[in-house]
Amino acid sequence: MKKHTICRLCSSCCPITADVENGRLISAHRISALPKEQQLICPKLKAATDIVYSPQRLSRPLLKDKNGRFREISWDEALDKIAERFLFFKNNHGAESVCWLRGMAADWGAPWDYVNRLMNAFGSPNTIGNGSVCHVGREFAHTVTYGAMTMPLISSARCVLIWGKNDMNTNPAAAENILQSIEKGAVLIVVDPVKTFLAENADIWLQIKPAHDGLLAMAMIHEIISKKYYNAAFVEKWTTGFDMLRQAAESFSAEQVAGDIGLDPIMIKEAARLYASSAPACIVDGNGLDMQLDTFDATRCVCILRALTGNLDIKGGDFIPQPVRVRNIQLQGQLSEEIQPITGDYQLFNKFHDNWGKHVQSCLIDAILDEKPYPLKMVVSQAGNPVVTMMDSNRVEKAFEKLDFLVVIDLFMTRTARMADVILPASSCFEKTQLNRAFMRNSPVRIQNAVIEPLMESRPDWMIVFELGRRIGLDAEFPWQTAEEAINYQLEPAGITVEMLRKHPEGIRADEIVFEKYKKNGFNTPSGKVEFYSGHLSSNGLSGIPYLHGYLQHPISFDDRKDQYPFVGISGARDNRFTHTQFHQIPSLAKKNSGCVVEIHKSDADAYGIVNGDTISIETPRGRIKMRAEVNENVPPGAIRIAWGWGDIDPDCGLNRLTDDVRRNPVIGTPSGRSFMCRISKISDSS
Ligand SMILES: Nc1nc2c(c(=O)[nH]1)N[C@H]1C(S)=C(S)[C@@H](COP(=O)(O)OP(=O)(O)OC[C@H]3O[C@@H](n4cnc5c(=O)[nH]c(N)nc54)[C@H](O)[C@@H]3O)O[C@H]1N2
Ligand SMILES: Nc1nc2c(c(=O)[nH]1)N[C@H]1C(S)=C(S)[C@@H](COP(=O)(O)OP(=O)(O)OC[C@H]3O[C@@H](n4cnc5c(=O)[nH]c(N)nc54)[C@H](O)[C@@H]3O)O[C@H]1N2
Ligand code: SF4
Ligand SMILES: [Mo]
Repeated sequence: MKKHTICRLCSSCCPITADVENGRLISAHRISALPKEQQLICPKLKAATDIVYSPQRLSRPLLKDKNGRFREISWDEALDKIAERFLFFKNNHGAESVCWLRGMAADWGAPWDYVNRLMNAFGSPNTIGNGSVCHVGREFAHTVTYGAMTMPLISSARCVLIWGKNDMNTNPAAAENILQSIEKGAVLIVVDPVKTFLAENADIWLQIKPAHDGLLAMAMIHEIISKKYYNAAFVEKWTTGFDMLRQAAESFSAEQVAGDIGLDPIMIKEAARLYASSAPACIVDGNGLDMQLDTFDATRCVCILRALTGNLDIKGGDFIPQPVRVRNIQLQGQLSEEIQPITGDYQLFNKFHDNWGKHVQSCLIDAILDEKPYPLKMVVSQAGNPVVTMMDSNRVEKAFEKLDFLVVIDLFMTRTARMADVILPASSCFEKTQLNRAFMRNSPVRIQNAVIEPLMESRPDWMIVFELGRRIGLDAEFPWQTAEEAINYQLEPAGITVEMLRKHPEGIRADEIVFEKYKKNGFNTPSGKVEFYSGHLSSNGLSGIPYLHGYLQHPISFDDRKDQYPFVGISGARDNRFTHTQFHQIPSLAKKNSGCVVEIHKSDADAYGIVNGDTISIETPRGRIKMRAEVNENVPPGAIRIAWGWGDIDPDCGLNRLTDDVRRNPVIGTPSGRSFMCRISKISDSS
């Protein structure tokens, strides 16, 4: 039997069909408009049955005994124990001493809302996501500029500018659109320090020095303004602060920045001209801009390019989404304003959006280790593997060791799970029904359906949260017995039900698509215009115009110690077989650990006497790891790219042992996990 659902094996949220026989998942296939031979294959989805039926899945709740050994317990025992701890810490240290930390895996739609609801009603402001390093910081930059995060309309664009995104490995549906668009003659510009497939096939590839995107974007702004390539009518009517922007851009001409960012000024100017003169043009911005000390302002500049060229909210440009009118079920009103969250230093970021809430996960480590602004005693870590994925893992490990009580909700025994007092086995994305963020952000809304029953004794995340809620006295807040009841309640204002969604697996469009919506309603910013100049930021002591007062010093961590750490380490080489630390234990995907490598330019390899397959050590002031070298010309000389996600199965390959968590972006709190100075040395030959 074929069943429709959404895959959540990674955050791309692809609509798929699942073949199910006798209650067993047989295979799963991505829905694509392209003929089969042109479709891109997702290896993770292809291996869905190996993942779902992996013998390593957690089967029952586990409790750690005094000797540090886990023993199986019943769900009632586990949930009672956790509820008892919630109430104990609330009574003895205040509800805020309990924190719920969310990784990326169980989605940011309803599952995030449920947890916020539980914690808000319980009285703790500390529901923390990982969005300061992924997407949400960028979303804030978009929102400050024009009121929402735009979506590139790749298929109808004449020019696609890809800025720090590698969809060939991370989002096959988007990559298919890009390839189709090029086929139809669109111009392709790629900004990436690494020679990706798309970079190699671009009309212009700007091989930027890592972490210097703000300089490049400002140089393009300068070129577009000084050569009058901008859309004067749009700028005149719909933007604020143009003169100040022109003034700020004065110090960032292509000639002035080229040396610092490793690019030829002629190429920067040509990229600006091509982008500005090929409307409609869209910009596909990605995680290459995230996890940088300068994420916020660099992204603002990229957003400004969209508006300068009049590409906002037009077909083939960057679309302002039309979100589904769901009910806000987070119960923010129940929380006392008197208790500051641990992310209190990032007030603007905490509040820029109705649903995103708090995302500076580094504050969790400060609160545990430094007890500032107050100590945290208990953490529930759900759908994440923070001990491996947060910056400076040696410090993260210390913090987790110090906790009085740790609960982990996961499918597998991760490094984080091993540190837990109680582990709850979660059901996979194929075993649960939920409302997905991707489809709440913009119509059409689609539903993620359970296509098989929860395996062994695992439970879906929603059920775990509802049952825990009721056990801590929140019966009224969690009256729902099924996922469907809760989803119907949340969707009520949109007039859509789960039943309707199941009848329309292609999705239900809440509103007709409308372009140039701002002409009727203005932009969702304080001025109703695109804010090159943000009064909101300025009145909060931040720069109203990006870089008006100069560029950030040392945008790469440890680059004040270049003499000892001469290489730029680039992290986040995402392989299409894995999602962060996930699936490396699945033999059909891991393929004997192939891909666990550090890429180094041939000229550097020669200088260090390194050949393919040699084991090398990589070191920063925070720590040291070991990996096999792959010598190629994908990275520029002076940089190395380190495979991401292997730290769970092998701590020697745990990239975040190298990263820093001291310096953070002042607005969105992100440390630089993406780019850091490091040194290398050869440990042993390949043989
Ligand atoms: N240096 C460096 N650091 C990085 C990155 C990088 O590129 N470089 N990337 C960053 C980014 S963008 C992100 S998003 C984070 C990711 O950080 P995490 O979210 O911590 O990453 P994962 O390793 O995907 O961990 C997800 C965990 O959830 C479990 N899981 C899967 N599905 C479910 C489910 O349905 N329910 C529950 N309860 N659990 C489930 C998985 O088994 C896995 O253990 O890492 C960030 N850290
Ligand atoms: N297979 C797979 N798919 C995934 C994930 C996964 O772990 N595995 N994770 C999911 C998640 S949570 C996320 S956030 C997305 C991320 O997906 P993407 O947004 O595609 O991000 P990345 O692949 O991390 O990096 C994108 C590109 O940025 C480049 N880059 C690195 N540093 C810089 C820089 O300083 N400037 C610029 N301009 N570019 C730079 C990298 O070389 C890379 O080619 O993928 C999602 N999809
Ligand atoms: S890219 Fe693959 S793993 Fe990610 S959601 Fe799509 S099908 Fe699933
Ligand atoms: Mo992410």
